[in-house]
Amino acid sequence: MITLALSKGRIFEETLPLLKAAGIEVLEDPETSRKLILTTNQPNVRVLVVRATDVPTYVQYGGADLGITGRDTLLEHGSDGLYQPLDLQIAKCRISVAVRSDFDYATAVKKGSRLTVATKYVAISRDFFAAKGVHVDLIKLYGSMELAPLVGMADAIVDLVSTGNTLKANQLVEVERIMDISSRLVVNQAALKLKQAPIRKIIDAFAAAIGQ
Ligand code: PRT
Ligand code: MG
Repeated sequence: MITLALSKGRIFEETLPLLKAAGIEVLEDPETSRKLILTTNQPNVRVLVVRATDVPTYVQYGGADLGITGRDTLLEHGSDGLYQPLDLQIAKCRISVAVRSDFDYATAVKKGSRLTVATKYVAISRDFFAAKGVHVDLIKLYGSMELAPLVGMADAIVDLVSTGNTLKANQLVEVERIMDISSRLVVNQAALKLKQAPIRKIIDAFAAAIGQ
């Protein structure tokens, strides 16, 4: 049995064409099914539906042989023991600093004043501002970061941006791009040794599908 861990939503949707290229079709829709283990047209391949931030953990501990997860998640939560053979170039976005449109970020940063930053990406933010020599107080949030500057809880947020519509809808502006993000294929190293042929087949089919 080969087990692949995916999160619902954009990663699941954008992975379907890659699975198809590997001859794998998922037989249930995670948006309508309550099942957490989805069957495929291949009797020896199944898909686990897990929280996006839990994908690396499932693969690290061998609950899944393979997984697909954002570079943001790997950097924030660690990628110890994971083999990362491919950048799949899916679920693309960027991680950026955003502030209220009336906040003078350039001056705040230049003056060396302390900045309060709300984010779910505490590790990425700490590294980024430390490298710039900017003092920050970090507030950890688990979602809807955009609210924090609007209610005066933070000067800035660090969050994922793709179209920019969410920022715009909340009168926030992107002031710095920290890094580009896309999703990676991650593989359990022990599984790769034990089930080399079927796992290699999937890696190779994905690589061919993205033109690598
Ligand atoms: O939703 P849940 O709390 O379960 O987990 P999650 O939010 O981590 O998962 P999910 O499925 O939303 O995101 C999974 C992965 O998709 C992320 O780890 C990224 O690698 C990738 N990804 C790509 C994105 C986006 N684009 C994205 N735009 N993840 C989230 N967003 C959010 C962003 O946080 C913001 O709220 O979309 C909003 C901004 O989008 P725009 O288009 O308005 O700019
Ligand atoms: Mg989400």
